[in-house]
Amino acid sequence: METSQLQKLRYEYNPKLPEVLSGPVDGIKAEFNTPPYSNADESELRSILKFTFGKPIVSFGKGDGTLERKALNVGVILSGGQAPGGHNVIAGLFDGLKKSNPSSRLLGFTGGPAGLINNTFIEITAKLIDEYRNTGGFDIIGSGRTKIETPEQFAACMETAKNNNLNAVVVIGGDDSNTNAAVMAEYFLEKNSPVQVIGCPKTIDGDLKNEYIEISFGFDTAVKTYSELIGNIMRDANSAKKYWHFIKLMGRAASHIALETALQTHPNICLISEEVEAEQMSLNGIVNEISAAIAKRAENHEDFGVVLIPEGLVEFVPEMKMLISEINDIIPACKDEFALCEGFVQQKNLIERNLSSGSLSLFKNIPVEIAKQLLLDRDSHGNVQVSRIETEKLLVGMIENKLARMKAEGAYKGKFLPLGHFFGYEGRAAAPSNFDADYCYSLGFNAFALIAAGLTGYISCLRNLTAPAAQWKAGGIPLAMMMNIEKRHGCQKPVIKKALVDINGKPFKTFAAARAEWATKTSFVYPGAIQYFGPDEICNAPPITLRLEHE
Ligand code: FBP
Repeated sequence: METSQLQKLRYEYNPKLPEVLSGPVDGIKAEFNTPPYSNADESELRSILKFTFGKPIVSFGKGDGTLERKALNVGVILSGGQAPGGHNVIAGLFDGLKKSNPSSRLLGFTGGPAGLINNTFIEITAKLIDEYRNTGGFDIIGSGRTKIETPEQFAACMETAKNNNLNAVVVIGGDDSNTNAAVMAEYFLEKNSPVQVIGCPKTIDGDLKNEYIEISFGFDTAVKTYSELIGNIMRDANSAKKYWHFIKLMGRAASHIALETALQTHPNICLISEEVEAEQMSLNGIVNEISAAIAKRAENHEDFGVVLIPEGLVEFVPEMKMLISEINDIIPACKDEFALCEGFVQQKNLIERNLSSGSLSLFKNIPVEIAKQLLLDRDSHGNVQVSRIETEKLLVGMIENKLARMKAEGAYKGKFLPLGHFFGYEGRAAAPSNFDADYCYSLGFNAFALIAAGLTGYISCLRNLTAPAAQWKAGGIPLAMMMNIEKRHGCQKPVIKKALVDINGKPFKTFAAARAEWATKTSFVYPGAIQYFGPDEICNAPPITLRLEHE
């Protein structure tokens, strides 16, 4: 297969490690510290996670080595949506294992968690990993969205581990996958299995973070890729001065991607789902606000602009949230009848018969294409797949109607030519930025150190990420410490909570302080493409959100 010139050069990039992990393995010392727990669900968590709750935080320092140097067999899976840098996590893990003991082996279970359940794997060799260093995508072993959550699935994983003499399994995934990793660690201990389980924080959505995890990997590269594209569109808009661009951005629930790209590019409007929910903004309210900004810019003869829309928006607008939740309940409740429906009209009639009156009138008034999208297959959690709902088209249609009414009343004199876009998959498999390449490699190497320290039920954790990589702090956080109890499918379950945008946090406040000016005055910033070679300030800068959170 032909390899691009850039990829060849990226193979030669040596990801930076925190100083504490970069010396001899014998010089890495694990230090333990038990912080006071301040978890409201502590007693419930203790009773469910009997073996893994209450463990100390571990940090790695320099000193007399405490890591085990014996040969280890480790399995690794990539879980969920692609995020730039996944290959480097595997590379860091591989290098750590081999540095410690060249007889160690790394097995990559294929197609995500299903690979572990079904015992399908390939061995990661030096030759293989060298073809994937510093590259995007998850294609080295593939990924998948199977959830490991039933006792049968845990038992199958234990069998796989036993058959392959695994000492440990590393789960590279988001909040759900790390929740499953925590429960798997608990299950193995309960069954007296010595197999360790270690998680790594992955997701472009940026919603796996908390007081210990500063950021999930992949976010930096994804937002830089989207910001480049948004900047290019802005420059085009500012040149032709005739289109309004409505850009939906990935992020299943949280709006971190929309917020970060707004901070990087200064669009006219950026909606933040968490604010929409907090302010209980209706669809009409949102449409009115955007239309007012369009009319204001038209007064300055600027019939162009850029609007950013987070993918998850529809689930945060109160009346849409209600409608979606009713549909989510109706489909499984009327499963057999729904399956027998021939086409959309019959499905629609069935849904309409079961909706509350408020949701019924909304469902009847949304464009038919959007109604169809709301009835598409659910994901493995029974939720609507927001990436398949064309929210940008929904808003454009409503704004067109509103502007027509405003025009009739003499309140709008411009010309509205809208264009819709969706940026998601374009950023998920991009070649990792230097930040993500370093962060991921370090997460993988650190995962090896956690295994060699004999730990299980931990997530690989690097902190102080706005400092140069050499100064990053390495260690592990007990997954149980990041969990709370939530009701899922009618049962109380321990889960890692999704981190949504904090509307009282500095990143949102910084955006909120600037947005009125951006709405009417063209203030676009053009970040350009990710730079891999060149000055530090453009090659190694972490996301603005992270920098603001650290200030
Ligand atoms: P993860 O949470 O698994 O990292 O995936 C995130 C994401 O990219 C979302 O932004 C998006 O809604 C979803 O995956 C799309 O899923 P799919 O890859 O199944 O189309």
